[in-house]
Amino acid sequence: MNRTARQTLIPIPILTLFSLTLSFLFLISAICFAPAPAEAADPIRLNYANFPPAPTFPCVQMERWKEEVEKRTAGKVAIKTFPGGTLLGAKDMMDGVIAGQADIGCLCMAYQPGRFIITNATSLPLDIPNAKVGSRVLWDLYNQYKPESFAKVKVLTMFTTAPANIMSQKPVRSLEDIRGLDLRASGGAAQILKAWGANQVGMPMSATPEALQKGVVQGLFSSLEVMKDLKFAETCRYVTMTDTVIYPFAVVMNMDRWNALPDDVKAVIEGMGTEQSEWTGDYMDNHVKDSMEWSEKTHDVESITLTDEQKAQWNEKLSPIVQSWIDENKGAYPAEKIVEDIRTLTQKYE
Ligand code: DTR
Repeated sequence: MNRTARQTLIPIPILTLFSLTLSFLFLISAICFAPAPAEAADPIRLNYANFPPAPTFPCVQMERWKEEVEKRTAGKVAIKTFPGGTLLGAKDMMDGVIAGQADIGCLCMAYQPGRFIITNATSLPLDIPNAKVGSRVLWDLYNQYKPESFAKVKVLTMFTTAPANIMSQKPVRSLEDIRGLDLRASGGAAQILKAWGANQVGMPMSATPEALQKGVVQGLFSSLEVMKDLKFAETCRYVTMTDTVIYPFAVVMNMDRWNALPDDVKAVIEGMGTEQSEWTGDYMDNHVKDSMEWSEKTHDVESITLTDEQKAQWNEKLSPIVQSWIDENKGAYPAEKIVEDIRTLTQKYE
């Protein structure tokens, strides 16, 4: 072998080592300089507080809203719900949301009668026939007046209950039967029960199962879906159909949290205001029917219908309530116009 040939010939093991080192360096640089895989952005997390137990209608609508918002924002928003007063109680809801203890909260306006004068006017005895009509009337009324009492929050939707009826442990077939009876009711219903001669005991719905169980009250005045949802049919075997007043609810959001949302998320949420209001009204009306069928079948609940003559007599007792509300509020609010608007909207949606 001549000299040149000896110099150019590299032994096999050295070649292998060289190529191995090269591949190793290549691998390392590939790992170090490869673009990072696109990371899924963290969703915007929102807490939603509610005061009554999970099976009740305010919580059912809350779960539906959560699901729809998460779906329509394609996972950009994640909502954690807190039923049963686990984050905020019935009467702390508005202030808790303003203070940021919860991002979103659902409140029954009737529990603070002096705070939401305009929207609570929907629970005057004005013959709103059902929750679907009630919800549309309330949502329009809110949008028409934009009451000052909601200035510190973003209002996401509003809806109402179906009309209230008497659920009781003893049958109420006449005004004599209701006289002196301890019945639980909230807000404006106090005046109604008083006008009929009952003894109104005020408390939020969340406190009612215990009050019934302990005998603090012998019944309640509210929409009938609770006969099933809160199992009141087990103790209240009688329902007197009065179809009197609806109750307004609002879902509100902390203003800073709302302002911080991206525009596309805001658009999804705002686009759901009317839809959610109607959905809830519809759900409520159907669920009342279902609840009464269940109560009659499972607990032999008796549904008491008043005669036309009796109805006129009961309604007659309520007739001064609207006028005295107007007289009381006309100094600070266009009270007469509010009542007229509720009547006109009711006719429009009926
Ligand atoms: N009628 C009001 C509001 C109401 C009706 N059903 C439910 C269920 C859960 C909470 C509140 C309500 C009331 O009697 O409190």
